[in-house]
Amino acid sequence: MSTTPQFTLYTHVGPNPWKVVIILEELGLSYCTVSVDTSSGDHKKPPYTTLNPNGRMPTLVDHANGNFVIWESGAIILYLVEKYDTEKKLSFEKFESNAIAKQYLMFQMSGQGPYFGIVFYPSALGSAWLTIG
Ligand SMILES: N[C@@H](CCC(=O)N[C@@H](CS)C(=O)NCC(=O)O)C(=O)O
Repeated sequence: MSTTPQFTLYTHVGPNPWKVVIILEELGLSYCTVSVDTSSGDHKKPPYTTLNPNGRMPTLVDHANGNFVIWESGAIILYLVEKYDTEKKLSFEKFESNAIAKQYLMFQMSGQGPYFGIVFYPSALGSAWLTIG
């Protein structure tokens, strides 16, 4: 039996990779993590940007699916749930129930998530922080 993890998750101390970790744990999927050093700017240049041209974490590589690469935490969550939640731990049989689960995911991504980002990276906003904050 192979002990090689199925997934590699490229991470950072910020909040978005943790969302993917929660899904991987809840689904009982095996993974290893690679911490990307943002202080040296490694995430904004190759080889990392060959995986994720947006230069942000998380990025997930699924070694059991031809090293399929996916980035953006919401897209990763949908990929994992739709492909690997065979026991319906985090999804539902009913179409409308899945639609409501996606509603909350989209709310988190477009509503709550950006504000968490501002808290972690206020300097990236410059004077815009004063308007939003
Ligand atoms: N919308 C993206 C946001 C990703 C994001 O901003 N990740 C942070 C870490 S939590 C990051 O990579 N920050 C470094 C940077 O933006 O330079 C997602 O949900 O994956």
